[in-house]
Amino acid sequence: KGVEKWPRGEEKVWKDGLRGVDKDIPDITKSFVHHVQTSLARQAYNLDEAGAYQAAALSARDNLLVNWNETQLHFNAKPTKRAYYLSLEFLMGRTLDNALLNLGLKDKYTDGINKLGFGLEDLLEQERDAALGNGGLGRLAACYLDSSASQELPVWGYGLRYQYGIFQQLIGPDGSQLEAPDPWLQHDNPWEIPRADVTYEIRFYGHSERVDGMKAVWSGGQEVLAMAYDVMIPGYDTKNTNNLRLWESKPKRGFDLNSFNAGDYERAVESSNSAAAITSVLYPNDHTTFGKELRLKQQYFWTAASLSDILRRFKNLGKPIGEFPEYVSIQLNDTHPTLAIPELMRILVDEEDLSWDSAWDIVTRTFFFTNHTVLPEALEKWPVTLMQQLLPRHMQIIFDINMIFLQAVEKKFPGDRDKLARMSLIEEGFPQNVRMANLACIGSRKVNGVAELHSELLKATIMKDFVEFFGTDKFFNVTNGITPRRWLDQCNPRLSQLISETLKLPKASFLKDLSQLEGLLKHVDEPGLIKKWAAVKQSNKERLAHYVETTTGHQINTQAMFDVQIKRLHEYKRQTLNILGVIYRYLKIKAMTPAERKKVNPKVVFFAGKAAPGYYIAKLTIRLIVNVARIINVDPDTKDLLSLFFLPDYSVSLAEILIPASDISQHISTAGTEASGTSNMKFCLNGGLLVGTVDGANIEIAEEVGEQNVFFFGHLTPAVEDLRYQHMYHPVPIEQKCPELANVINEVSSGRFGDGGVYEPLLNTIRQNDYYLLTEDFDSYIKALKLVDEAYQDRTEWIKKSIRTTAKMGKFSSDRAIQDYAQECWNIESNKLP
Ligand code: 7GP
Repeated sequence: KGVEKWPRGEEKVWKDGLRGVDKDIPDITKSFVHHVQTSLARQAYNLDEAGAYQAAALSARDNLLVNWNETQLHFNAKPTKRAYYLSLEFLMGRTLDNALLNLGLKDKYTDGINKLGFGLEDLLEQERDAALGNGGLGRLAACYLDSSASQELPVWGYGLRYQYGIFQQLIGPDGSQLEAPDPWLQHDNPWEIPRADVTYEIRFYGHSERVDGMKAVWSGGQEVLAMAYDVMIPGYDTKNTNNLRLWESKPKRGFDLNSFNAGDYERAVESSNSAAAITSVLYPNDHTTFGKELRLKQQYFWTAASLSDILRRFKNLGKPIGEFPEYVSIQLNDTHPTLAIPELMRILVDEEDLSWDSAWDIVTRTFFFTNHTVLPEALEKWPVTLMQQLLPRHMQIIFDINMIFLQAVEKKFPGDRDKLARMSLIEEGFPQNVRMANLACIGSRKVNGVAELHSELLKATIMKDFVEFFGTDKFFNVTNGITPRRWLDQCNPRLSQLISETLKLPKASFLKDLSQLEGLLKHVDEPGLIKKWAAVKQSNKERLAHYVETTTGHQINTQAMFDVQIKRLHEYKRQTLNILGVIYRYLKIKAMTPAERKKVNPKVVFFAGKAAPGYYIAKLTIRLIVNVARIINVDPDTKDLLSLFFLPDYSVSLAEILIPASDISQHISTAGTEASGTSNMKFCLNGGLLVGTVDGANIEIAEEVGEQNVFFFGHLTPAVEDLRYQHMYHPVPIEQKCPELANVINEVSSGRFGDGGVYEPLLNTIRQNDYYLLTEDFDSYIKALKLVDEAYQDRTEWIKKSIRTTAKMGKFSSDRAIQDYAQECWNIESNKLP
């Protein structure tokens, strides 16, 4: 009759036992105390802030779980198409604050926790960031999960549960970056549910034997277990709560009893150690690949476990396997999960007995591929020999895919050997390599870049041959987005409140439809708003100043302009341009008369960001920044007008303090190198202005807010290639090309900021072929900064620019981006819990 029978026992008894979501303060305090008593085995007498955080987190988690459970039941009730976001990185940051805001319970928790003698804000500070990512790609994945849940879309994330997240960054006595591990799971993690019952066996090595035609049997080798941990992803202002499933590797057998009995204890635990190693650590490289076996193991382990899980869920629907793409879409976050393509082929051909062609048809309707960079050093390649050894069956499948594909290319473009060589999945040479981007492209239904310019560049460069082969329809753009819940309401509650008062709308209204911020435009000229807007910025600057004072002991002039560049250290992002610009400014001020100095706009420059541990030049840049700061921050001639901070150990939580406090931020990559950037969007949403190159999403931001509100400088993308050619073949000495910069470089080199010799390798990258074109852009960069100073003198006009900028950020909500994916790729629909 369409009514399911109650599965077991007495329905009423079950239902009476169920807990709902806490609604009132007494529910909250009760659940807090209950967790103190039973989960933590403590009492009011011996509860410190760390314990109180745990109790608050456990109580919030109970609420999330109620919704999580209902969501899963709801989506399982009828066959629904689902999308899966496969990402090797999820840079989640802290959870408690976000959970309370999304549940709509923050105010009640604040009051309840007060009654128990603690302050919620203090407890929030107790939480450690979940930092399972390097930078932009990982944080984007986290924003996308928030938006999927908030829009009630059936989307799950799949990733790895690394024992160690991104390393902790310390600054050594000589100013260099030092790395320490990030044992983030040392204390109990209340935000995950171990699922000992959800495990899969994953095979490595062994051999593959063809049976008939395209089919084969893969056996032998080593088997490890993948165990699931579920992380709740609450939507904002909805009960819908999605799931992020992270896999942990475990030995299939605890240890080898035979070796143990033979007295070889070391051998007995060897395989269990090697299994556990797979998910031990996040690779800290951003935009580079090293071809390490353990990394390939991570990739296969994760894609194989995720696919098994997805397939099991699909099979529960009782539909024929041919309908798989009608119920499943899988987004590949860059090439890291590309092995999912040959893995699904293997399952369909070898285990499900499908013909090669039907299997390939299913595969190419299931996957979608997002590229996040055009930098050549980031294009993943794996040595064929390594792949053959670790994944013999997958290597066969890749060869077969390649053979069939190249036949089709040959048919379409007869005799074009160069094209075949470029499009092949195998790069010839010693060693031969598998090109993961080519595989991801041909195995996916669609391919996208992450901002307009980047998507165009993709089509014109690394995907050019593929565009000619497949046609342009397969290639499209989804400009990145950010979640306004974390990046406005959570990190800048005062601004969120002011916007709500100004628009006369509840926060939930614009936090769910960010285009409503446009309503601010009507109020730009109101003196009342201008004053309040300035006051919010000021209080955020004071919050940052307080952080700096408590962590470094330095006092900051909060009346000064705050200028911020926070992102991974990379030559293409040109932190070096920024620090050389700071030195230029310092030297200028030094040379001024006291009267001239009176006219200078005081400025505090902030840097933060990690360098990959093996990236020598990037680490030298950090060292230079730190040592320049040590000189100029104590120089009595300049210190009131210019100070400089490198804040160590950049994280999501630190970004939440820095971004709302910025007057201006720097997004100054060489044109055509930054695929999108997402912090640029965060700064603008919080009313900070940009100085930047015509690159990535800067361009679309300027389109929205108007070029008069962005400080652009530098050469444009089409010029870059020619300039590099000039540098290579017709070099002009730096003294001639850019005397101001030459002077700055000489000051560094002559030891003004400590041993100049140390920085020679860094300075030589500029003196020699200057691949990132600092000598080409330095002069226009300095001019742009001058315009920034001038604009800042008229504070009222500046605040108006700030309001206009915030007002026009609607496009950059990750809700919009997720809708683009849901419609262009996944073909899934919202499904709200009653
Ligand atoms: C980054 C891009 O560099 C950045 O421009 C973009 O905003 C972000 O992805 C999100 O799309 N790329 C990475 O973080 C990365 O690791 C190599 O790319 C695969």
